[in-house]
Amino acid sequence: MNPTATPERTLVLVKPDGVRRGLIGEIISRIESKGYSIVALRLMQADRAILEKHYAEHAGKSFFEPLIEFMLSGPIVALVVEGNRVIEGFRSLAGATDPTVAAAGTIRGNLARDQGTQVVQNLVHGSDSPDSAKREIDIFFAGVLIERNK
Ligand code: IDP
Ligand code: MG
Repeated sequence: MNPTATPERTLVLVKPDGVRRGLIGEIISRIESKGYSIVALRLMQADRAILEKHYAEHAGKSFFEPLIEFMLSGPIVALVVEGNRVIEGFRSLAGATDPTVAAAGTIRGNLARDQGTQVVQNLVHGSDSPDSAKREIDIFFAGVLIERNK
């Protein structure tokens, strides 16, 4: 098999705004309709320790504490999604970070908007590189996800 066809995995989070607004199904539906596979899924209340680890790259930024508070404000859904080029592909489905300018047709472009809050509430998280994906999957699914046999 062509090595470029090796499926990747990414970590997706439905953030508390997505769960509150009843959009878990809509978001999962877009992932599945695109043809990606869900290989793990967990509805959970995150704690501060897990979120500070997950968002470590943003520590010290002005929106860091509001981001942690927002992510603590209700349950989230964590998913591991698999498919060829899924890291890039899910970020395309999600759209730009700022929902006001996220392209129409994307999750953020269609379903989110500026709420006037200190932190941008944009429904979903998706890993941005293979290294981040591995790190983030380990944070949310340590010990529960069976390694692919490759
Ligand atoms: P991403 O989620 O599109 O990868 P990141 O830059 O990794 O965006 O930021 C993580 C999250 O922090 C964003 O999804 C958003 O909720 C929030 N955020 C990012 N930049 C800003 C900002 O400039 N102001 C307020 N919130 C922000
Ligand atoms: Mg990011």
